[in-house]
Amino acid sequence: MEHAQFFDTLWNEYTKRTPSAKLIHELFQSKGESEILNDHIAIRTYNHPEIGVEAMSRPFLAVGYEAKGEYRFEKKKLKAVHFEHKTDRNAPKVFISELCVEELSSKAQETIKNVVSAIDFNQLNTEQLVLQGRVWGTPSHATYAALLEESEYAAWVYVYGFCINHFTVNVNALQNFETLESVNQLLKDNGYAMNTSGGEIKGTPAQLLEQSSTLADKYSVEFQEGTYDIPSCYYEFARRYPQADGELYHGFIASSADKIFESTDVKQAAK
Ligand code: OOG
Ligand code: NI
Repeated sequence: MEHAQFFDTLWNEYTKRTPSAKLIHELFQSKGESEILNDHIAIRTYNHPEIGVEAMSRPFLAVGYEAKGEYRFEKKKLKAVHFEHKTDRNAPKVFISELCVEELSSKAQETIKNVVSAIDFNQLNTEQLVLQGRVWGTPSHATYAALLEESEYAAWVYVYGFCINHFTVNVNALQNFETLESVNQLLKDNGYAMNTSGGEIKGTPAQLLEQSSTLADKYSVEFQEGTYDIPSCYYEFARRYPQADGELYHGFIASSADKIFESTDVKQAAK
């Protein structure tokens, strides 16, 4: 299937920035999980018209996806939309968020305006923005640090650009692990640090979705000022519960997502 190939490409690109995801994938395989399905993937961007959620969603719409739920994160100044494949129920959902840049300080707005205006759209495949990474040259560590003070999300996008922020293991489809607790235990036994913001497990069976995630890997990034290790991407785990009609719940829970975002937070990583 067309979209399966596209997800393979995205996975290969993501695991270069997130070596732990590949190792955890192999760890599951060593525990007898021969086919690991993805619940969803996630993408981050700024709400500039040419690179916002709509622009980022194009390659997914082209392979049979449609928009489903909308979410708002007031404090983090984010909006998100999730997309589902129209016919393939095993296809990963796609969660795309964007920063509401106009809600930041005028200084941060100016910084992001300059970043976006450095993009040469004529040189880009705008139908597949998510494969392009950072399209505005070598970042400045001073700019990164300034953005970080206001919005961890803004700073992360500045460094990594357009890419997959995380893949998510579909825990329901695992053969040998039923609960999210057992998945988390395996990860901790193997030395992986979990995102504990809002508790190790976000959401409850009553909310029909439980989620957990690793803390983002540390990745060496070349800045104009030199090389710094900063958080890159993480791996998530999701267990869904059936709704009244017997179908598994297929949305996202904003209060849980709010905490999942913090998997890339340097403050938590430093603890
Ligand atoms: C997205 C965080 C939200 C979820 O599954 O609720 C999320 C991000 O970190 O970009 O992935
Ligand atoms: Ni997620």
